[in-house]
Amino acid sequence: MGNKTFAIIKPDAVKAGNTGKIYDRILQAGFNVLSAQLLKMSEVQAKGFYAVHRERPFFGDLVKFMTSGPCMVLALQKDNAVESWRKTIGATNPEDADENTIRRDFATNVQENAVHGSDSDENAEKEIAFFFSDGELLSDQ
Ligand code: IDP
Ligand code: MG
Repeated sequence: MGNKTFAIIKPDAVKAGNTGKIYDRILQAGFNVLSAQLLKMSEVQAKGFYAVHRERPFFGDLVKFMTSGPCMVLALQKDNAVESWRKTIGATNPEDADENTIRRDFATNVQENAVHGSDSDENAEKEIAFFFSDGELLSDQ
């Protein structure tokens, strides 16, 4: 089981002023932040990051949303990080998300859903490498 995952505090949450509250939830859930950066994704970055969804009907809107304003990308560390972070954020659609999850508390709808979380150790590694070089990550905490 890997101990790293990749997270994004998405543009809707940053715009709504929820960056700090969500960062706090990350720490409260026991994650170490290995690196974090505020950035505005380019269209090329958003299309590349979500390439797996390129055939989906919502792809164009998703790229527009992810490039609409600043977001915060984070590399997180915890035992069983991928599964633990997915539990902390809740279901993709906030209407289906459990109580006390980040998406239940901060998401607007299925697209503007406040946060991203990797879905496997393999993708976590790829997604961290998409935004961070090795030298930008703190060594294991
Ligand atoms: P996940 O973020 O929970 O892993 P995915 O299915 O990987 O969900 O979808 C990636 C992102 O695409 C979602 O977080 C959400 O922003 C957007 N998305 C997913 N499904 C829909 C949809 O049915 N309509 C609009 N946007 C969607
Ligand atoms: Mg996904």
